[in-house]
Amino acid sequence: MRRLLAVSFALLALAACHRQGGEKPVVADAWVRLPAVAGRPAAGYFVLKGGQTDDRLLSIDSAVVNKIEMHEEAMDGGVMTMRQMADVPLPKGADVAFAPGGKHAMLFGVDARITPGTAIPLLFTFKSGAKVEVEAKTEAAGGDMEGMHH
Ligand SMILES: [Cu+2]
Repeated sequence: MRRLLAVSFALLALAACHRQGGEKPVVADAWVRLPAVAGRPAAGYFVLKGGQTDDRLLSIDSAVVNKIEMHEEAMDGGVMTMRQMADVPLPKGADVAFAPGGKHAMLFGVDARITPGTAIPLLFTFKSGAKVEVEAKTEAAGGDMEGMHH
C-alpha cells in the first residue's frame, strides 16, 4: 500500500511539472530590491517564460503596493533614462528577463511592514487572460546600481 502511494505521488509530481512548461506563462525568480530611503519606489525583477501562444504582460498588482509600473532603462545620448511600458510582449516559449539595468517593475508605495527578507505577493495579468501569482522575496538596497536608479 505504501509503495502504491509513493508511485502515485511521483506521477502527480510529473504531471504538475509537465503542466508548468505548458500553456500558461510562468514567472520565475522574482525578487524586489527595497529602496534605501523609505518612501522611494522599490524595483522588481523576474523572468517571464512564455506559454504555448504569443502573449503580452498587461499589468502587475499587489495587495501591499499602491501602484506598479513596468519600466525600461536605456542609454539615451550617454544619459540613463527610464520609460514606462504599457505592456510587454511575451512570444510563445520565450524568456523575457526583467533585470537590473534593463526592464524592471517599479513599485510605488510599498507597505511599511515589508522589510528585507520577507516577500511581496505579485499578480501578473496577461492579455490571454492568464493570471500568475508569485511571491517575490525582498532584499535590502545597496547594490552598485542603486545610485543610477531614480
Ligand atoms: Cu523605473
